Amino acid sequence: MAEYDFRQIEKKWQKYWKENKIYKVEVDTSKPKYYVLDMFPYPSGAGLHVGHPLGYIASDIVSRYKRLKGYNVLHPMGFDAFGLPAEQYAIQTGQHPAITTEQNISRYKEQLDNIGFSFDWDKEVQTSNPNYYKWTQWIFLQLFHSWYNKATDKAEPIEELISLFEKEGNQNLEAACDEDTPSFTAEAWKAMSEDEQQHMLLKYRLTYVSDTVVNWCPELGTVLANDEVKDGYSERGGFPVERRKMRQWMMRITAYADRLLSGLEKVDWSDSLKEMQRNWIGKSYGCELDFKVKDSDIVLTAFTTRPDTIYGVTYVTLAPEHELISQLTTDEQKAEVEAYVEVAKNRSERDRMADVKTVSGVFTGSYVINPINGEEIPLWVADYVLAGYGTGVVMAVPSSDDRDFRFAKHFNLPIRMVIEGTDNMEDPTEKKHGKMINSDFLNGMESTDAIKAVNERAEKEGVGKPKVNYRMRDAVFSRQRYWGEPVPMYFKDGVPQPLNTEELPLNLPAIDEYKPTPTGEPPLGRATDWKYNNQYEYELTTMPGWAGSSWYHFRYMDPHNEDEVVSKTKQSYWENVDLYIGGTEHATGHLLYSRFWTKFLYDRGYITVDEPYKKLVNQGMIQGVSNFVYRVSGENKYVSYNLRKEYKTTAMYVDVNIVHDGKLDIEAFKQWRPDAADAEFVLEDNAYLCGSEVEKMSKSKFNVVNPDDVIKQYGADTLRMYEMFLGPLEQSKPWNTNGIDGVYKFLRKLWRLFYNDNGELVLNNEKATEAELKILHKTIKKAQDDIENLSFNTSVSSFMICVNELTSLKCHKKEVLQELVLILSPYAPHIAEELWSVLGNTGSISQASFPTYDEKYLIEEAHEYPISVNGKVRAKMKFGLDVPKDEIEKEVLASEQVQKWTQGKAPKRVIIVPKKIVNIVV
Ligand code: ANZ
Repeated sequence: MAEYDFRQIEKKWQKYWKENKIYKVEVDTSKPKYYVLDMFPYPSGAGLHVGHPLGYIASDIVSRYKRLKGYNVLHPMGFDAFGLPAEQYAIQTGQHPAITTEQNISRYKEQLDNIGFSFDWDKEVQTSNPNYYKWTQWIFLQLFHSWYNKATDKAEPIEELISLFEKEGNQNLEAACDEDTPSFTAEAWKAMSEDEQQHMLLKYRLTYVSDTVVNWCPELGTVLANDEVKDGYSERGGFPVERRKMRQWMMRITAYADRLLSGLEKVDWSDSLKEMQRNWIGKSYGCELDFKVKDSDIVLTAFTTRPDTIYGVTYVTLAPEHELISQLTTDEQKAEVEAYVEVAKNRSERDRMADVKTVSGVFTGSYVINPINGEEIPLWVADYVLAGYGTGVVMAVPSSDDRDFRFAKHFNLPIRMVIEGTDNMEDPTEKKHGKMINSDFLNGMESTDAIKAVNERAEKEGVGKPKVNYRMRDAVFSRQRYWGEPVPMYFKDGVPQPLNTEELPLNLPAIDEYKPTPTGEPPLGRATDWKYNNQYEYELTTMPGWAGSSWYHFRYMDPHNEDEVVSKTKQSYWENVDLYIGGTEHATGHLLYSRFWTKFLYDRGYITVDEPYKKLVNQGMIQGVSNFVYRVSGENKYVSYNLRKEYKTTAMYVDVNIVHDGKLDIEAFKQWRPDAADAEFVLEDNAYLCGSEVEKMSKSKFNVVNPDDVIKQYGADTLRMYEMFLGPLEQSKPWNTNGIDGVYKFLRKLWRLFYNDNGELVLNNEKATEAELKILHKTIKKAQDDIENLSFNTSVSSFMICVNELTSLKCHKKEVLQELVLILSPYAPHIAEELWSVLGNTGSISQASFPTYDEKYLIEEAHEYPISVNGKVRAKMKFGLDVPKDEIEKEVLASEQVQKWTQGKAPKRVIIVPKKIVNIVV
């Protein structure tokens, strides 16, 4: 082959890999294992763009490298196939989402295969496949059949809880349960009806139904997440959103809050990612203090992290949703309070928290009594207090808390300093800690000691107790949607009943339209003849997108197992994921839920690890480079970029695929925009130059680059190397094709080490010289270190240097090239396979071993010194590391190059920094 014909080579080897199942992997206890996972894609209709494979290429390089290093590598791929876009499309077209999903998946697979990934496709999973979601439903049932025992700090079977109830009620129990769980004796338990017992157990189960306040949008017929609601209206469509109580399935993730925190210590994730999870979980230590309502038996409990500020409390506030508001409101205040509550309740929590400008609230007319100093203070309602956090009651300290301060200023409530140095009345909250003042028995103490003192006193007097709070809430698990896993439950007299394992999967039924029913039931309400035993109504909501992705990392180990979620033997061999690569958008959703389910499956003995992903890396985003043309307003005329200021123009996007090196392909443009067919083009230097801007890659900006097109032009190996060459993996960077030619040329140059211009093989069996071995071994070490550090971009440049140097040495030696091809194979696997066989090897290169480097070739014996004269580098000279300084000085000064700059004058000073530089001052 005269030229590097990537089309033929890539097709050939992709076929070979597929037919011979080269990347198929099984448990092999004679080898160490390595599990490399990508966050699996949602197969959208648009297909892959060049940004998507960035992480996949990196993980493929690691997988291929680890195989060469003797590891048994699990590197699977699959599809997160349930989800909204397919359902929206179904609503518009009537097409079953399964059909679009299947089409999209086959397109994705084709695109992935074109890039030459070493996936074991026999391990593929698709979350929407009944063989898969059977096990998602099975995990749901295990959660339903479990409770969290805080004494043993793990999930246990619900039967054990029942036998505890029978023996001693729940009085000595430490369990994760609903806040409102009453305490009962064994006798009381036995006296409960079956229904009552079931309702009691729901307060403990790890998945349970509950009436929760949600954002309900009647127009869209669904519940919206907080971030989909803006000022009481849906972000999409702008329809009114109500806060409504609805029956939802919930996941008791809060039971795992502490372990989700402590587990972070064990994993190799970035600090910023860990911090995001810690903030999300939001553990805070504080105490609960009881404020008795004046002239009433009601006691309001406030959660505070700052009991030391108790003498600074000048009012107490309730969340607008607080149940006792109407009872606590006096007749005079009734109308005002009711009006306020009505408005405040419909603002989402996120809006309420984010909004620091508007201060709103209302006085109830009642007073409460400070449990420590007995003072009477007014009771207010304010929407900055959230119903779902702490107790929904805040003891307000305007001198120490910003929100309380703004509120007090606005409503003219007193502000009392309790920390020394907080005498700036404009903003006393500036100083948060220090010596206590105006606080009776606390005066003079440091606030940290005061916290302890108030806690102790409150506990002794029975008006408070220490309390740990979490910001994280139990997760809503129900979606009023069609294209998701059915929840394997049915209802008998209002009591939820689980299906038996043998009855799984509960298949998604066919329906006529993918919309809610006219009465507002979820789409599954449309299914006809869909009842448990033809009698009982199934749960009509489906599972959220995160259900299937919370455990897929285990299913890959054993995707065809019909009897178990994953076989014990296989799982204990593969353990968990050694390297997980994916986007940052999953920092708190997917990555918390999958940790939660992993810990749960571990507790119940189905798996042997309690963290899913040992090391995690977030790849950066590849941004698009959009191009613009400039149309003269009101005319069919386009002006080139640098002339645009001379006219009144509008910038318009142009498809980046018809712009080359910044120049517009005018003919292609006329076809792309038929209305420009007769347009006039004002050129500069005979070309139409386009403007450009770096933006998110998206269809609407016409800046999407399809990997298929790049592969057609340059080949997959060039695409792979180029994506790595763009910059460090974790950084975001624009897709800029300017450098792609360089990578392509590099591969052709590599080819030239094997074939001459006439297509003749020029390999020989000569022994490698010292110089050649030095280049080779330096590159082996670099390639190895770089992959271990996930620094792929730097390796690409060292391969380039290596090939350049071997070219100038005219090295065509098998001994050298054999090893070069091996270290290059993780990056450019197709050309590497081809050259590997040209070198006379049989089988796939992926079955060979990564070469080892010899330290002796890495020792530097000489250093090339830059020689600077009066601060400017004027020459370079090489000296052995053992040459003494005075000798270097003599030779440097005598050299012709230096003489030219010193003009024979004796230098004022010569400074020699060993192994660095020679400085001459004349
Ligand atoms: C008095 C106080 C003084 C407070 C002070 C803070 C600073 P973290 O740390 O996030 O847990 N709080 C309690 N329940 C609340 C609710 N439902 N909605 C809004 N705010 C609430 O925050 C705990 C602090 O947030 C608590 O401590 C309480 O105000 C407030 F200088 O009590 B603090």
